[in-house]
Amino acid sequence: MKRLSKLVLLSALGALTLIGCNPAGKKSDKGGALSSSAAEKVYVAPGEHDEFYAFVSGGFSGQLAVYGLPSGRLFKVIPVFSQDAEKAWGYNEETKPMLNTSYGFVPWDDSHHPDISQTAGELDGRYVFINANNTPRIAKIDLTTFETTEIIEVPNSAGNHSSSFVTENTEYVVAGTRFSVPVPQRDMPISEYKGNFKGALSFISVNPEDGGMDVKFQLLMPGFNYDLSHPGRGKSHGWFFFTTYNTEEASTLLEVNASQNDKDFIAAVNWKKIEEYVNNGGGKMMPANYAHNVYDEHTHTATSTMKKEVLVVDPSEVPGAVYLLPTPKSPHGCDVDPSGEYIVGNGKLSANLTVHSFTKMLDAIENKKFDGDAYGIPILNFDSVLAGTVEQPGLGPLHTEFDGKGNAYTTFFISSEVVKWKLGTWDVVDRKSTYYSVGHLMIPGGNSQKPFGKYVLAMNKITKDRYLPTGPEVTQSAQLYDITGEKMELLLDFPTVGEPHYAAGIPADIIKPNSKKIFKLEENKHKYAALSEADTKVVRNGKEVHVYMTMIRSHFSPDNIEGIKVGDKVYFHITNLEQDYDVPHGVSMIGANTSELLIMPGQTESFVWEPKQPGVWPFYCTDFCSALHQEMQGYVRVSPA
Ligand code: CUK
Ligand code: CUA
Repeated sequence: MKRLSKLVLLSALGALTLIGCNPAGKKSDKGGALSSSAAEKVYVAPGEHDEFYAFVSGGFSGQLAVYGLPSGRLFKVIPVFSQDAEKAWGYNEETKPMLNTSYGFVPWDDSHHPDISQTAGELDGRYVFINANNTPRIAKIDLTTFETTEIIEVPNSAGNHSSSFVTENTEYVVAGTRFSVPVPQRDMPISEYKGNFKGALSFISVNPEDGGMDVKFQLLMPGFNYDLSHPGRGKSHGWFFFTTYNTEEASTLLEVNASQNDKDFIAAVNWKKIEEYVNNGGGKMMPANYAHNVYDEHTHTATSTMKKEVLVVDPSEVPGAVYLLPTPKSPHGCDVDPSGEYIVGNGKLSANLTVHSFTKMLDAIENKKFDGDAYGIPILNFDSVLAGTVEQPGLGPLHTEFDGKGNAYTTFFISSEVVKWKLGTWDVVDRKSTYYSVGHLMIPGGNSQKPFGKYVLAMNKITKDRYLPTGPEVTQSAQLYDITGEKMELLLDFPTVGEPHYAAGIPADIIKPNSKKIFKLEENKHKYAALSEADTKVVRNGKEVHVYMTMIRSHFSPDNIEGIKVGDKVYFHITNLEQDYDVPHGVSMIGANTSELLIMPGQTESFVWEPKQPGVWPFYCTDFCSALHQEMQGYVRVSPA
């Protein structure tokens, strides 16, 4: 059986589902009794630090979770495309604008792919970027504060999935639409999809000085679905690769429509060439509404601006900028090895892994080895760009990462395993089961020229019997493997915040020295800051009242407030006067229809309270801050209107 047909694959999927996703069908096999050396390898003694940070996407929770590796300990959940009552993110007046979009306030999303900023092809630890699939956005998290500091909406897109991967000097963070849609959006028959719907690939520039994002240009591609993407690196720096499916341009993806073509494509985009074209005045401005939200560290306040137009480029305008590489059976992952030579396309309905060669691609372009241009874009001859094939390594290949030592690791969703194979020889070296149905995997630095090939983290879709039951839904999970030897060794299962799609890992030593300890009070430019107790006040403006308040161990100032009436809208602006590391205070107000605030040293945050009844109402500090934490309280007197 040289090639498994799709039918065989699908029935294999059915069979595996019946036996609980365990490919071997061995219900009792839990990955073997782990050796004591496995325990030692993940044991981080009390007070010791982990060697790596892992930033694991929260999928449909819209968050980004921060873990230590090898321990698997959870340190923080960073709210990104979500409201988080713990940190008041999306609840306080300062951060609400971060969740603004052209559709209004959208406090949820589906975040899949974090990627860490790079300089000269290596992780630099300044930022993590992550995509929002549902209402297309890209967020930037500042790794000095571990807070989301910028969110830009991506116009002309829908299902922002092949995102957010960065080029090797973080020139761009790139976003590709999953769904093709009418561009510009308009009322039209769905049946006229073909030729009319477009797939926008967005190149979002990142300012090298301040990190500011901007949609530099959008490439309006044929109406395919765009799945994953990866930048070229090293020799292929300047190119970006996108997997596609539904190259039939069908409006319904019932199998009969979308999987007719034996091969879909990896689209290779020479972004340097397009950049040059637009820098010389190429492309055209098109009306588009999209939000650009920026959080300022000094005012501690976000502003949301609505942008009105975007620069678009049609591939036909820039000959030689876009090519299509035929790739079997609905490629999902699209991964470029650390040298930039190999582009791995994981056809999820294919039994084999197809690897393209960048060198051969350039050669095929030069010698015009094309098989037509059905979409107005040259289609390169498959055999002319093929570097090699990994034959039948498993079922349902999804994603590949690299250890920097010439090995690649690919996940197989259907057969629930990670397979290690050699670049260049295409030989399978090792395989290990995952529990179960693995999606992505991650090697710290695996998206760069310099991977730290010590561990691979597999992120699983299904856990079934691996953990204590918690009702119909069991925890999501990740599994850590040691990859320092010839054979992989499973070290650890650990539960994760749902749903872990992908992760980005980095040595902790790159991040730790720059991690912010406090915000300096003298740099606090918040409009309503009170920088000392002497500056506190209550200011009435009609029915609107602004309370300028401070907090420090262990009291609020003022802590007794009178003169408030039913029907007032009371803004509490509270400044944490502490200038010590790890001394936030919280505050909450009885009946306030918001979350508490958790305010970092030197920071100011605000919430609104609209008292409904006369009385004397308490507020208190919510974060256990000192021996007198329980004394940290106050009263507001509310009189009839
Ligand atoms: S996708 Cu999740 S397994 Cu959204 Cu990166 Cu492939
Ligand atoms: Cu301040 Cu508890």
